[in-house]
Amino acid sequence: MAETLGVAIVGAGMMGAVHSKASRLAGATLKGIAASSPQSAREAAAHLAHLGMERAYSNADEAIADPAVDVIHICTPNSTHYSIAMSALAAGKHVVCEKPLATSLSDARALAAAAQKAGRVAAVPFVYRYHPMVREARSLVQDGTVGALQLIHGSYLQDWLLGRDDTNWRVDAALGGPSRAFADIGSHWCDLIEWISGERFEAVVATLQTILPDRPTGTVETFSSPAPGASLERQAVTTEDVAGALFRTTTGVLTTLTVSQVSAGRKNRLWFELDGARASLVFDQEDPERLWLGERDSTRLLVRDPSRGSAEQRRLATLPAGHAQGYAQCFEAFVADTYAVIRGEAREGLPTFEDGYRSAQIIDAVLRSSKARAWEPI
Ligand code: SOE
Repeated sequence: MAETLGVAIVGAGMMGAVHSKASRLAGATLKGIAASSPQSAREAAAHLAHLGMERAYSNADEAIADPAVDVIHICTPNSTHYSIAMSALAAGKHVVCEKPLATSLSDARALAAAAQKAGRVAAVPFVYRYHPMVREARSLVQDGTVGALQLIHGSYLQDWLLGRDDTNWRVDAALGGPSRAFADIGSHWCDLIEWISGERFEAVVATLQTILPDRPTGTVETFSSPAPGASLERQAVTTEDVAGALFRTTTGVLTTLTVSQVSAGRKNRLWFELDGARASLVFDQEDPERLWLGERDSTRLLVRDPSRGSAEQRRLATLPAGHAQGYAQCFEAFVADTYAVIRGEAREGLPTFEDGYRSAQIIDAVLRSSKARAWEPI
């Protein structure tokens, strides 16, 4: 392996650009990009030339076969993750694969097993783990400040699919998988809660609902609106816009989660509260510089600060207090940690294919429960 990691990006949508930037900032060389067609790969390579993107590949196989590439980043629609990640692992590459890792439980299980067997680093961007105040929350649970957990609740709300003409590949189950809102964003919330709290969900009762029964065919970039006057042939939608879930953890802690991609005004509002015997903690992804700590006699707002708090908050707080860090820094820290682990260094909390498989287990149980209208084991 050359001293500088060679990276190929597969997928030229919004996330392809986010991965490319984070990869460059982490010191890798962007060897090339593959997309849904050679033409869109060429356009993406030109668009990302300022990051040093060297070339366009004609397809994912060409990227995987490139001997200069050490790491493949998969940022394509969910239904393609399995075959690209399997080929990349078989070729001995390290892999960063977008979530959900796969669109079925069996595929996610097979990917986690293949990564283990290949002995490669295989990471899934559950990037909200990289907010410094999320690390602080985890530390406050671990050091006993919060006390035994008694209740966990929260939501993950967005509005980018609110309009009846809003659409995206995720809407189509053939591309995105059988669960949309839950797999796309509920998965982040569940990953975060299990990771921070140390609790493990063992059963769930959930309901999924599709509010808009049809949407335009075709695809619009994530978080964008369709072009005015675009052709609006419609397709029936089976994937959910909203979800409600009640989990029980192995220690008996009740956890409720509301998920929506049609909640007006909510852009990317991942919010949670952990209520313990001594204190409660609240974190809001849209206000990520602060953590609310509630105690019986007083409440405090803890502020991100590289010179205070837990070791992991200090490690990830790269700007002085008051100089806002956010999603981009989370993504950059995740990619930098992935590459550090590839170089053989230890890093706390890197989400791997095992976590992607864990997430697939939860999604599968949520789908089963919504169908059976009953509690399902996870
Ligand atoms: C769209 O819902 C999306 O981009 C998700 O796919 C990401 O995982 C989330 O971080 C932000 O919203």
